[in-house]
Amino acid sequence: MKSPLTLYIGNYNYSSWSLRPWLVLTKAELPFKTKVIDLDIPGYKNKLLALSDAGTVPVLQVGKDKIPDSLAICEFAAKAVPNLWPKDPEDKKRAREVVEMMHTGFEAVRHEAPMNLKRRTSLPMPQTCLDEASEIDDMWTELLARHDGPYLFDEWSIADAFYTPVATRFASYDIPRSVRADTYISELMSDLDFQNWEMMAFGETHILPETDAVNR
Ligand SMILES: N[C@@H](CCC(=O)N[C@@H](CS)C(=O)NCC(=O)O)C(=O)O
Repeated sequence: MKSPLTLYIGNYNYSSWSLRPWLVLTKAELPFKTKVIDLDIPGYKNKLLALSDAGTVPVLQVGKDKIPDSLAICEFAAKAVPNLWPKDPEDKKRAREVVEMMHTGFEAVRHEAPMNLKRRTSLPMPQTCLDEASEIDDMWTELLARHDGPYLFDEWSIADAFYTPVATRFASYDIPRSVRADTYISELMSDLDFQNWEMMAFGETHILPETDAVNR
């Protein structure tokens, strides 16, 4: 059967916003096709603007409709499939809060430690980035201490999808972290769906020189 869902994404190696809904749609077992748009090459912006006014990926095509924005795509999946948000109403509220924090904040981590799955460096990071990383570590530690599971709210949820790219940044830039955060990072990075994504990244030849130059 032809899948009515197509997820347009940026490059596997770099596009953290694309990874989030890709993980959610994959965990939801919603059949979808993936189309990659190589970022930062001549004409790429027009391709993005043809998909959405925001001119960004990810965009989910649902039949004739398009849903731009990573969080909106995750919400679409959560309406279609149960359990992508925690069941407990308080946990669900808190999960939405920590997702929103990532969706709109942590600018230093985003800019000083962009997702770059092939990257491994131990060069010192700017203090603003380290401070935000430490805030994230505290938040993870507090949530993980309140729950039994390996994930932020016991069972895997959209919150873990939102922090998977962050986990990769701790690994890529060798950002200091607590033992508890380190265990969580290993959990997210050994997830089989994440590893399938990472394999696609490792096979990619397209590079973003400006992103590769960060903290060199
Ligand atoms: N708030 C948006 C942000 C999406 C975003 O910034 N995506 C990047 C790729 S990871 C992009 O498309 N950038 C466009 C550009 O580089 O011109 C979302 O959550 O989907």
